[in-house]
Amino acid sequence: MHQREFARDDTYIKWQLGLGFAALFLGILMGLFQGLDRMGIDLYKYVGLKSYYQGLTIHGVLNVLVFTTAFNGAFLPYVTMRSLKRPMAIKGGSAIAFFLMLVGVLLAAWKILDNSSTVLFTFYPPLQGHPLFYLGLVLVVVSSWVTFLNILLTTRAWKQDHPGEPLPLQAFISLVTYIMWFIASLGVAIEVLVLILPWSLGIVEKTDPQLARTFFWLTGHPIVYFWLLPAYLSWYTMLPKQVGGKILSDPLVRLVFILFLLLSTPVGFHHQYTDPGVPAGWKAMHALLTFSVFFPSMITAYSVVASLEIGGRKAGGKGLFGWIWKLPWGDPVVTTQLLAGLGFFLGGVSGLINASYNINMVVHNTAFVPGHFHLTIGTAVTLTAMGIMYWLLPALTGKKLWGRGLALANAWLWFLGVLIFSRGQMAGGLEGMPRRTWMATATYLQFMETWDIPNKMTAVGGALMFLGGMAFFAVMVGTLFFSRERAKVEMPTAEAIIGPEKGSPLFTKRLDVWTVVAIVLVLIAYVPYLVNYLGDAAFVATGQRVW
Ligand code: HAS
Ligand code: CU
Repeated sequence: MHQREFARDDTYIKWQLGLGFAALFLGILMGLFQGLDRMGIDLYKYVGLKSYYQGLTIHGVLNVLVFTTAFNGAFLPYVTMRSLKRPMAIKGGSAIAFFLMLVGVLLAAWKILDNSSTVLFTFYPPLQGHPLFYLGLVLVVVSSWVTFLNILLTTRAWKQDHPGEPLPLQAFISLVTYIMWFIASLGVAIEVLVLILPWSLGIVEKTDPQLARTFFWLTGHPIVYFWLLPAYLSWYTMLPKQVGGKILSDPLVRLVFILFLLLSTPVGFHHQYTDPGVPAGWKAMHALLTFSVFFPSMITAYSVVASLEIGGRKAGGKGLFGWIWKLPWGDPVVTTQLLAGLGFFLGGVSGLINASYNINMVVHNTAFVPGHFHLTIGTAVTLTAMGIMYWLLPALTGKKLWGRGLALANAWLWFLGVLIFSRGQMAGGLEGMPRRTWMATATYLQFMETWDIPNKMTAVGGALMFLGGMAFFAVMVGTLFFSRERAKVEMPTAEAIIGPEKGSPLFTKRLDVWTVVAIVLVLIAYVPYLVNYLGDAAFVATGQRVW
């Protein structure tokens, strides 16, 4: 259906996926190095890297900034086109998005590799990177804006042809995800364009790290939902089809995504509970909103598991849990996502621990936090993206998936690996083990007996995840180059028990209203604070290069 019309966009969708997964490959390799560092094994020097911190910058930037943005910029346009049965509205849009991303990634990678921008993925001042590093990241964000505009115009054109009808669910989710991201990304855009670039270019000499951090986290929290929502798109609207179940309620799914649009952004201070420049009242307000943004994920757990149960019971599952074993565990597309979801339960629990204002004092800046986010971005999102590729690559190339056994090994090794890895990191964190610290060179390490087992678990778990990742890449390469059989695969779209016609128009059709409410909420959550803060902002920090 419409294959011809889609070909123009599909070409660049494929390239963008290629770019994203190439980034993930290098990022995962650095992950192995970091894990082994915990056992005192230093591999950095063998590949020409100056330090653990340079490796960690590669790991963070490539995995969570490049891979995620490139994957979303390919997957969501793919979904939008199929959902609306029309190509993207801007003719060269997919190409422009790809080339912006490519140039941006090359610039940033160049400046990381020459060790002039070892500033980690958060690039907090006073750490200072090369201007081209920041410019590269700007281009990656601009690429995501082009994709946003393209999705917006495509859905608008569809609406003009279908007056009064609600957008098909998958296109609706793609659009909401990008609206949320566009609003959220303005924080980091201001940070980089107004504060950091002029400072790294030497136009201004000093900057205010606290102010930069606030703009960073204005984007830095919602970005995690920009990573997550495409996985939710798959869990809600594709996975039910893949297990023979149904979506519980279409309007409920829309409500969940509208809640993410509203609540993802005004919560950034939960990353700054320990920052001295933010008054306690503001932190408490963001803490409360963080607990609110927990809810749409709770609804998701309920709805998605219900969809799975419908599938499992149809396949003959009996009793309270019997349906679980009847799910198609032999299908790597399904197994990756089930295990990603199971990991995410623990990711959610640990998120709530982080979010609790007082308990955060125990875990902040410790290894507990990487324990948390390898279950969320590192597993819920990444393992789901891998599962999506197990049908998307055949759909894009017409080649049957190669190496099903390897694909299943990918899912299980990754899942087992992350359970061990995250447990290790969390246990170490609770014993005060810092995150972002070059363990192999820490002279005090020998005295920290309680970190011994956690460090070994981190190394072993990380190595298992790495092996799982390599199994994934083997399947990708195998499918591209060795698959001989043809396959005709289409985008999965599950049916809903309760359709969109049952939802109130406010929730199914009035995204404009919710976008305005979302913007107002962000303004309330930040503007009074910023106005107050700017009165005694401290532009005192000169740039530092410490590694
Ligand atoms: Fe987080 C720090 C709070 C979710 C990522 N987080 C981070 C950092 C990252 C990150 C990268 O409040 C570190 C940043 C840095 O470098 O400093 N996080 C939360 C909360 C949630 C949360 C409350 N985080 C995420 C997601 C991420 C992510 C999602 C990436 C994608 N996080 C924090 C806080 C910090 C933090 C503090 C700062 C810590 C500090 O001090 O620095 C919530 O959104 C979580 C909600 C999740 C749930 C789980 C629902 C379960 C579902 C599973 C369904 C099951 C299925 C399978 C489908 C309520 C939906 C069933 C299978 C069968 C077989 C039955
Ligand atoms: Cu957050």
